[in-house]
Amino acid sequence: ASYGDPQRNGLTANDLFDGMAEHLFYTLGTRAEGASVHDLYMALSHAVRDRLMTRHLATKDQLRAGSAKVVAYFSAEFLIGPQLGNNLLMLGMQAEAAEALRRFGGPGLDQVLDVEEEPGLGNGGLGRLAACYLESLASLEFPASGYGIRYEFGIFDQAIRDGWQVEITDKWLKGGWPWELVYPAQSVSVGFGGHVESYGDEQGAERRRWLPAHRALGVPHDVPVLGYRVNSCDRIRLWRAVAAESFDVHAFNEGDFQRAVQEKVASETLSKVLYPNDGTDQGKRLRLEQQHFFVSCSLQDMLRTLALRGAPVQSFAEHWTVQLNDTHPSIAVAELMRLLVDEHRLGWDEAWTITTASIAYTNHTLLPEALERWEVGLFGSLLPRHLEIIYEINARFLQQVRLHAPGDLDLLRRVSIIHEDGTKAVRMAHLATVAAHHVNGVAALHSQLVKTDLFPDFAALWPGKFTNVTNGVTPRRWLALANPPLARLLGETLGDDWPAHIERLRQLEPLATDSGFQQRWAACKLACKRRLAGVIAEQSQVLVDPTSLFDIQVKRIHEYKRQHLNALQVVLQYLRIKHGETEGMVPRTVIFGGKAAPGYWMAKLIIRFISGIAETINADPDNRGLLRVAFLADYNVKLGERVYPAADLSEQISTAGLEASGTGNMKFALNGALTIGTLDGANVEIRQQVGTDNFFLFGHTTEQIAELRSDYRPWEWVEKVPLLREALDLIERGHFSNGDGELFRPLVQNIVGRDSYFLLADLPDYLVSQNDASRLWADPSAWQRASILNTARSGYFSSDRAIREYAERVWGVEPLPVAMGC
Ligand code: 26Y
Repeated sequence: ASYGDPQRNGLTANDLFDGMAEHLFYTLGTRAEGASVHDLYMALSHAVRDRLMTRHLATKDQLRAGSAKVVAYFSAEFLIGPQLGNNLLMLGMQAEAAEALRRFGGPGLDQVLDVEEEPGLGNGGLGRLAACYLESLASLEFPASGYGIRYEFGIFDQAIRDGWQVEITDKWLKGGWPWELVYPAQSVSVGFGGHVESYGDEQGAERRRWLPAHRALGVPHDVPVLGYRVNSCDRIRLWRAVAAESFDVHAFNEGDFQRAVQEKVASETLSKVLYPNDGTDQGKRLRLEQQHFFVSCSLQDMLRTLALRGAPVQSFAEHWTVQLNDTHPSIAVAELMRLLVDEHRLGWDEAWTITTASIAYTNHTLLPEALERWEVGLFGSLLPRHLEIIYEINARFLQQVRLHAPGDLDLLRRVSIIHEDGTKAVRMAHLATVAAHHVNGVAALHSQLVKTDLFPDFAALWPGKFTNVTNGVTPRRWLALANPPLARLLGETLGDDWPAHIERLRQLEPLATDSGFQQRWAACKLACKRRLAGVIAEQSQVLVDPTSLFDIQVKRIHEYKRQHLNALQVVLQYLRIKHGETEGMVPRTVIFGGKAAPGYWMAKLIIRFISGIAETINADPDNRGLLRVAFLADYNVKLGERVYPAADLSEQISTAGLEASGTGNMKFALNGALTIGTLDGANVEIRQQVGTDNFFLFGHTTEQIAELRSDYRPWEWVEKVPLLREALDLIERGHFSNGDGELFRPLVQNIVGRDSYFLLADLPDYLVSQNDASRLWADPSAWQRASILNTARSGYFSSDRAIREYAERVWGVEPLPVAMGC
C-alpha cells in the first residue's frame, strides 16, 4: 500500500512551508499575499493533517488485515480541545511550524493557534476524560476507536453580563473545521418508534422483529488521534444525523413532500445540540434518541468491520471491547442483543455471552439526580424492541437472584432493572451493571463507595465485577503543550522524551531543595502567571499582580463543588482587611471559572455572587493589594491550558463523598500547584502521592459527613467563625450587590437554613488551612520545594497509567505498534 506523497510527509520547516503554500492555493483558493490569520490557520492545519493521514491509513490498514482486539470507547461526550497545537506537539513539529510561518512573514504561531475554535463536544470532566483516554490509547499504541456524536452545537459559550451568566450558541463549525474526515459511504441507518411483531423463520421458529416508524442515517465524521511520537493514529468516530430519504420523493404528491422535509428536519435534530446539564438527568426524549442513535450506529459499524476482517459475528468479543463512559451509552446492552438475536439470528444465550464478554461500564457519579432512568412509557414508545429485550434480561437476572437469595423479595425490588414504585422506569445503571463484565469507579474512594453505598447488592452478588481505575490526564496536552516554560526545563532536566515517560518526574525530587533549581522553577511559574494575568486583563479589565498567590478554582459550577464556600472565605478575608486584622495574610488573587447549567438557578446565582464580591473588593482601596478576585468567563479546554500552569493553589473543596474523582485536581498538581482540599475523589490519592506536608487538608470525612447528616443545624455553626455573622449580614444587606438586599438572600438562606453541602461545618477548618497556605507562601523556598514535589510525584495521575490498567485488567488488549512504509 502507498502511504502518500513523501513531500506531504516531510517534517522540515521547508516541507511545511511548501505544504501550506499548496493548501492556500488549492484547498483554500487564496493567495499567500494577503492571507488572513484564519487562512494561515487553515493552511497549516491542512498541511499538518496531511502528515496525520499517512499514519492514520497505516493504522487502519494494519487493523483491517489483522485480528487484534480493538477498544471501542463509547461516550456521549468528547471534549477534545484545540487540535493544531496538539498535533504539532505529537509530530514534533512546533519549531518547524513557527519557522514556516515566519517565512510567510505574517502572524506568529501563537496568534495562529489562537484562532482555532475548539469543539465543545462535552460538558466537563467526563468528556475531557474521554479525550485524554483516546490520546493515551494512541500514544501507547493500542488500537482504539472513540464513538460519539458530532453535535452541531457544543456546550454554549459563556458571557458574563452585569455579573450574570449569559449563554451563547456555540457555532464551532462556522469557519470550517479542518480536523474531521467524512465517510458518507459508511453511513448506517437507525430506527425509532414503531412496533414489534412475531413471525416464523425458515426453520419454523418464532422470532421477533422490530418495525420502526422512522429511520435516520448516521454519517461518520472521524477525528484522527495521533499518538505522541509514534505512528499509531487512532480516531474518534462521531456520528452526524441526516434524513434517511429511502423513499422515492417523486412518487409522493406535493403534500407528502412537505412532510418528507419535516422528517428531514426531525432527523437532523438528533445531532444538533449537546445537552448542557452535567449532573441532573431530566429524562428528555431527545437525549434518549441521541443515545440510541450513536450507540446503534457504532455497533453496526463494529459488526461491519468484523465482516471486513472475514470474522463471524460469534467472534465479536474477541475483536472488540466496549467501554461505556457512564450510562449514557448503556442502551448498547439491549442494542447489541437485538442486533445479534434479531438481525444475526443468534440464540439468546449465545448473544448474552457475547454481550457480557464485550461490555464494561465506568460509573462517574453517586449523586441520585445524575443516575439515568427512563420512564417505561417513553422508552417503549421510542424503542419497543429494546424494552422487550430489557424485560427479558431482567427476568433472567431476577431468576438468578432468586436462586442466590430465596424469598428475599426486597432484594429483588432493589436490584431490578425496572424501578417499580410509582411510575415504572428503566434504571440504566442497573442495566449496565448486570451486563458488564467489569464495573469501575474513577478514584479509590469513589470505587469503594460504589460498592458500599451505590450497589451493595450487586457487589454481594458479583464481588469480582467491581474494580477501581483512578482517572488520569494526558501529560502531553496538560504539561508539554500547556506549559512551555516548564516543558523546556523538564526537557533539559529529564531528557526530551519525558512526555512519553512521565514516571521520570520522580527524578525532580532531589532537586526540590536545590536553590538554583527552585529559582528556575519559580521563573517558569511566574511566566505562566503573567500570561494568565494578560488573559484576565483582556477579558475583564481587572489588573492582577503576577507575584501574588494565584488561588484558582475552575470547574463546572455546582453546589456540591462548593464555589460558594470559596467565595465565603474570600468575603471573610476581605473583612479581616477591613478590620485591619491582616496579620499572616499574603497578597492573593482568587480566580474562579466555570459554566452553570442554564436551568440551574442556584449555580447561576453563585456566579452572580462571585461577580458581586469581585466588583466590590477590587474597587476597595483598603485592599492595598492583599486581595483581588476575578471570574474568568467561558472556561473551556483552551482557557484551561492557560489556567493550570499559572496556579499556585488549587481549590478542590467538594463535600467529602460527592466528587467521584476530579481531573482538574490532577492537572493543577502536575503543573506544580499545591492543593487545598477535602478527602474527596482523587484528592485522597493526590495527597498520598505528593505527601501530606505538601497538601492543605481540611474538612469532614465522608463518614463524618454521613454522621452529621442525621442531625445538622447549620445556623448553630455560624457563631463558631469570627466575622461570619457580619459577613452574612453584609451579603444579605446588599454590600456586594449595590445595595440590593434581595439578590443574595436565597443564597444566604440556602447556607444558613439547609446547607445541604455542609459549608458551615467545613468552614472553620477551611480557614485554618487557608492560613497555613499563606504561611507557607511567606517562605518562598519552602513553597517552591513543595511545588516541585507536587510535580515530581504526580506521574501516577497520567492517563497512560490509567489506560494501562484498563488494558490489562478490564479490556485484555495489547499494544500493536504501527509499521509504516515511509
Ligand atoms: C445524565 C446527564 C444529564 C449527565 C450528563 C453529563 C450526567 C452527568 C454528566 C457528566 C458527568 C461528569 O462529568 N462527571 C465527572 O466525571 C469526571 C471523570 O470521571 C470525574 O472526575 C468527576 O468527578 C465527575 O463529576
